Amino acid sequence: MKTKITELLGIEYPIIQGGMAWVAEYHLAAAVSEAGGLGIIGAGGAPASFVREQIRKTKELTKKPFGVNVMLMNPEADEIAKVIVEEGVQVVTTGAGNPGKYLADWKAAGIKVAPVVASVGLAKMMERAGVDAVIAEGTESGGHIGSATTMTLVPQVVDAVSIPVIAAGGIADGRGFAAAMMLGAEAVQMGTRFVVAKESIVHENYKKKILAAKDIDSEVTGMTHGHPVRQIRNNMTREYIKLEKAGAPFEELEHLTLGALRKAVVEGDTVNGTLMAGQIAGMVKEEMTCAEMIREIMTQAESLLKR
Ligand code: TUI
Repeated sequence: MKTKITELLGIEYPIIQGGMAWVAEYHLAAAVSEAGGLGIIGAGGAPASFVREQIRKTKELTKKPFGVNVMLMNPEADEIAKVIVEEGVQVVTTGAGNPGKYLADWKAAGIKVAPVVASVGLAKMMERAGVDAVIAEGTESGGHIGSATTMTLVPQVVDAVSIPVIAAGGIADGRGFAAAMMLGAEAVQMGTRFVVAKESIVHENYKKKILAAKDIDSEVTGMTHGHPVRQIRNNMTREYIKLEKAGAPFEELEHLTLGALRKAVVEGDTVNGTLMAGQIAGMVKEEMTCAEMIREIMTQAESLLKR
């Protein structure tokens, strides 16, 4: 399938893998790119040296284009921005902030840049700043989220900018893909479905929680402190929300979540770890390879779009 995004990025299918902290490491990124989508290494909160290693390992596994996601709250974001240029990465996505200060360097290096936006205002600002595309991410997503839904955000962003829009949040199969195209998107980004890919290194316990999740099993923590994070309900979220309701200061809450994503992804701690996942988790029922997933989504979407 050809769209403005497949042309822009030089990929076969307009499916981009979310740059999930801890989860999106080189095995997953290379597998998605090899399957014809765009694999992404999630820099998350990692040091720049780790990101450089991940980029080099991905290059060993695939000759196809792949990208790096810069989580802009990372204290080493400045160094990571440089590593991306030095290593000749072709695509950058960003999250949790405004990447404005890095754009000149990235564009000078010929990198394609697609920031995640959660509002029309930021989408327009990013277009003016010269990015190649925007990822409009709805509140259905896992992890750090904005407040608008994918259904409302995507068409409003499409109407507001002339650059291609990638839809994210609540998309995990051919129906969601086709719906995103109907809203005017040129590609989709998926996270939760890729967490349970066969090539994903995420702990089995975490994968099982996603596979067993129902429609309303996710919860948003951090609402009161301006850092809303969607994750599967567990002991951690119950404690967090109880403290939040009691008016606990940010530092105390931060202490609860510090290292909690690593605990879930690496150690498989589903009780006190942060099981970031989108609302679509209720629909993710099977562990498949990235190639199987992408083939299934594209086949279903193509038959729906022909109707
Ligand atoms: O970034 C994400 N998702 C993430 S980042 C992350 S790591 C983390 N862990 C705990 C707490 C906070 C972060 C886990 N999941 N998605 C992209 C995204 N970006 N969603 C929303 C935004 C966003 C929000 C506000 C982007 C820009 C923005 O405003 C920018 C500004 O400064 O105007």
